[in-house]
Amino acid sequence: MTATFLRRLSFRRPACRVLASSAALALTALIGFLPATVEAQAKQVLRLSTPAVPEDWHVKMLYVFKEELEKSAPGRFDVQVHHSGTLFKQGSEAVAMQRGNLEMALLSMQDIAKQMPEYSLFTAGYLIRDVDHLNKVYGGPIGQEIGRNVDGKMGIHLVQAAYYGTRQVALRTPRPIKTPADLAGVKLRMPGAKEWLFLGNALGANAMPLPFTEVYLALKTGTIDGQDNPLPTFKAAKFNEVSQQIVLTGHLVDVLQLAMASKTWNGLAADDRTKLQAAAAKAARFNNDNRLREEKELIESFRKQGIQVTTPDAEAFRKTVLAAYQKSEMAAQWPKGLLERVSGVK
Ligand code: KDO
Repeated sequence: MTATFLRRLSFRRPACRVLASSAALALTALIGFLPATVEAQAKQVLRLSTPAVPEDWHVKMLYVFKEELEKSAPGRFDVQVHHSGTLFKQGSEAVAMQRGNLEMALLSMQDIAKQMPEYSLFTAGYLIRDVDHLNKVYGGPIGQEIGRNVDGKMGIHLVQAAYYGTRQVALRTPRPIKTPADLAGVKLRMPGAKEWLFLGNALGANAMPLPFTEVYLALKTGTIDGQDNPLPTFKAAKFNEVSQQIVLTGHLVDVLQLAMASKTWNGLAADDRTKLQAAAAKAARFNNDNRLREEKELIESFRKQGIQVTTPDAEAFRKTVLAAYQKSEMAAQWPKGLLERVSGVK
């Protein structure tokens, strides 16, 4: 085709010949340049934002995702991990994706409930029983239904659910804590959304909103009396340096959703989506296995460090927290029958 085009340009007059050879040069340069341009354009940038510290499993998992994707779809994606809340602050990631300023994030169900109050059900303490229940709920028909609805209402595609761990209360100075009444007056830091604050207050404490990135200093200076997080995160964020007690309340078996802006997801080729999904599943397995292993090991390890690990009256916490949710305004918005369906997952 190029040859035909050049033949058509072969005029007899010298001026025309100069013109023809310049055109040939320009065309050759363009052809030489094309493959690189096409490749550069085709590489999909995936910026990922999280407030978590790099030592935590759910940040390490993002690098597993990146590596796996590079293996299965070489040169197709440019995964950029932004940890420690340096790109977007905690809680603002969903809106950043919706505005087209971010491709991916790890969302909590609280982030989703902010825009879909019917899903505040999934922020309720003592709803999910254990990691097996969590995997079955988010990995089964209920999870698929959540995915479809979040896509439809928020324009966010939930790629993969991952276990974040079981949240425990931890305090900077020890106190005897058996029931929610013993947490009265305790300034318990929670992430800054009303669904989180509700949980902190339901536990009996005085919930105080604070971004994750500010918790260490607040514990050190005594601005707060405690915070709640799973043990692996407690370790990764070095909260053990500024806390003397862990109370094994186990009040929230927590999930994180690896999410992508639907616009980005819908723009991917089917084959790339399959590879991305597989890479995400592998990354989540890596996270889940390590978290579960560490959750078992850490109790003893913290005790050896001189941190008091105490067991409260779990039933008293469970009853008080569930009662608070049942009579809350949130519960009035839960889709009929969903609570029973979630509890009924075996
Ligand atoms: C937190 O702020 O306590 C929290 O655990 C809430 C989670 O949803 C998640 O945002 C997490 O922080 C961060 O990923 C930091 O580990």
